Amino acid sequence: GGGDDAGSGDSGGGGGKITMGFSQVGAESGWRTANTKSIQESAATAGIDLKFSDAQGKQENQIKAIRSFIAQRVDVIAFSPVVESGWDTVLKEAKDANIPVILTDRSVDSQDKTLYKSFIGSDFVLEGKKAGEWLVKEYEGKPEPVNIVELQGSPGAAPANDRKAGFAEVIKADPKFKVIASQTGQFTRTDGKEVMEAFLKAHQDIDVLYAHNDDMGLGAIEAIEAAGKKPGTDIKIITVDAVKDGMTALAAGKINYIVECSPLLGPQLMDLAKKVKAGETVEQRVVTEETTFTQEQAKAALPDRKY
Ligand code: GZL
Repeated sequence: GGGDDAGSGDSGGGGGKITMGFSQVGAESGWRTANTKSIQESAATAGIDLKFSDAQGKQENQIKAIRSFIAQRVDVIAFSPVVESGWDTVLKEAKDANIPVILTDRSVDSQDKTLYKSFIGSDFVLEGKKAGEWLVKEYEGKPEPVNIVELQGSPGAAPANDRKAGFAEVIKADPKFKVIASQTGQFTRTDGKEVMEAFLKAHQDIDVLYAHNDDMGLGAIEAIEAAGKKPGTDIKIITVDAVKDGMTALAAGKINYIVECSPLLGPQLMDLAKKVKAGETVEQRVVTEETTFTQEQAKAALPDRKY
């Protein structure tokens, strides 16, 4: 069809109310809950009619939802891809239907960048690097081996792949850092606890836990305490996200460092959707603002945390 999206039923442009179809990963973590809240509240504030679908962590449910949004002729489709691969076919269907797609939170490995208008989300490799850099500094001048166990995010997810890669990239600088075990904890507390229990049974000499999100770190803390060890002291813990429960554990000294990953993507997503609908060109990549927290910084920041 033509360059504009007049075919999408709405008059297009700033005219009628925009309808957005959003496919969310699931409800696996505190981060995800905060992200969903941000998207739903921002849509209401922006006057955008949101059709929201929860995929319960399954790619086939996201693909079904996207096909349903296409059939409903929504004005724009947005989603957080649960895994990086396997999206080209359904994204091509959206493109052929002249419905623009915006990626939020996680990205896809599609080579064809015309399949989506923009990707707004964190740089997960950088998050992994920040975690590694803290560890290198923490053990500066100490030559003894540092035995690390790693709780990975859900298999195939961009944050799991990239946080692992970024962290490994930094710690490879010094052979004293050894990842003695690395396994998925599915980004959930329950799985994080179970896998940490297994790690503790298999290894008596764990110095550090690197968990790809707070929720797995919090589950691991339960396992560490049940094993009679002090989290944050006997085993140093680094996590990613900085949701309230993680920051509370950090302030209490049970976690040592948290790399923030902001879930508050809603406002920017709605702005992008309006620009795309109005036919304006938008940045292909919008990187979210985020920082890091030590135990002291968490104590200071906790009162103002929105999620
Ligand atoms: C990161 C997001 C991850 C969070 C986890 O942007 O995709 O998924 O780090 C969440 O808490 O489950």
